[in-house]
Amino acid sequence: MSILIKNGRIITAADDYMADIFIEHDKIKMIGANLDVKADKVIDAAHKLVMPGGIDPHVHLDMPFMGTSSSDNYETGTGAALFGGTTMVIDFILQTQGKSLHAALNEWKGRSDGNAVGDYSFHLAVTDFNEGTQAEIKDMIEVEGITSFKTFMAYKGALMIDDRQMVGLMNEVKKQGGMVTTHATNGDMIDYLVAKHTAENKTSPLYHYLSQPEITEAEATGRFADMAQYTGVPAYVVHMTCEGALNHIRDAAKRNQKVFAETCIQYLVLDASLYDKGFESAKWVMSPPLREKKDQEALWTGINQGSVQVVATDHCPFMWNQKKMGENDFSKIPNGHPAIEHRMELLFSEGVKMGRISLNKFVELTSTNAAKIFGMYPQKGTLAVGSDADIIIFDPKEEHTISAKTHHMNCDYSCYEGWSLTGKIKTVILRGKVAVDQNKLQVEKGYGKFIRRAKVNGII
Ligand code: DUC
Ligand code: ZN
Ligand code: ZN
Repeated sequence: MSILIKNGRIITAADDYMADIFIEHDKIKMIGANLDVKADKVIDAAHKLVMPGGIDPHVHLDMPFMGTSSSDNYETGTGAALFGGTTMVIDFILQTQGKSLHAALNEWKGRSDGNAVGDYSFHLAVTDFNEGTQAEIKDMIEVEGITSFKTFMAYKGALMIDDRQMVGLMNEVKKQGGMVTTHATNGDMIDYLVAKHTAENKTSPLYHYLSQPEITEAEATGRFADMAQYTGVPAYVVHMTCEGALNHIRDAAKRNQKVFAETCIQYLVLDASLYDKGFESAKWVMSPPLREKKDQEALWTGINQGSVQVVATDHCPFMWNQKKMGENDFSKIPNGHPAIEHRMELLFSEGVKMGRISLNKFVELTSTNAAKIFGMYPQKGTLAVGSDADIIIFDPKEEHTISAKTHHMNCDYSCYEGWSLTGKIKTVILRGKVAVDQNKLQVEKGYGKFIRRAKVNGII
């Protein structure tokens, strides 16, 4: 199978030029002006942008969590991602405390194998670091191609590890050539605030927000960065939301540390005023919570200063009935929101169209940096000869409206209902196959492939 994409404006993290792209089998074979080659299929991309397929390195599919499971499985989640131009996701395996990392990997393979439509990889969340777990790290990196290890500094009593475990894990991961990532919020402080609000009979979603003030995130981010400096491990902070945390990342950069920061689309475009809607606010109950306008400004600035390298989603959808588990107790509302499908169009509309970021920065944030940071570049994350043919064809002018009635995520509401966006994904190619076109999914369950990742050293 070969495809020729003609007349498109090619945008990568570095370039912006007019050219054709010739794809043979699953790879990009040629890029050049007016290519004179025969192809099985020709796509006219005149007046469109041609960009690398998106990589969302923070999603939770079919994940058992807070007494229920996230409502998108590998099929619906990676399918919805494709509709939104994201050709690859990195999902999180959660170790069960008291069990091995291999047991967790097998459990996740049981749910993902043969079910994904789009490509995927895993981060491995270490929730119980001990001698046994330590001995498994090398295997995960060298045999399984899983090179990033997630930690939780919050979710006390469930997923959280203490600083002793964190330092031990960092030393081992550094030795074996991997990266440590973290959910950076102070679990003890949050635990105290949740108990305090509950005792005062303050049960609405607003108190989810008030139980995780900015300081809980800033403190943990600084502590994590300090431990990473001490151990020398390449480090990555997931879903950073606020100015206080960003300032700790800046301090780490000043001392030449390899600490990367990811924010998520919701923290750039939504704010904490959404917690004023009574129980409806449960739609936006996620951790960390939405923040203030000043934090949005700080994050956009951090992006343009290069302190924030990735925009992900933390896609973790729950049906409204699942959210209702916390109707009388905010601490029982499953944390997370549906976003995997809208990350790229939202960032284009609110970022590029509004003049906040450049087109090249858009590609960096949605694809290239994740590929580099997590050991997949240049197989993924760019448009270059020899790279996987993961390509989106994007109409920068088309206007459309987000709605739960038309989205493809398995969730019965949208956190962006009625939002009007400019810019629409038209065609998505994944490893040389048209995956989405004419608003239809063209690949089947099982087409999505597990992508092994290389060792990482924190240099991109
Ligand atoms: N935060 C969420 O909102 N959902 C999943 C896990 C997390 O850390
Ligand atoms: Zn998290
Ligand atoms: Zn998450």
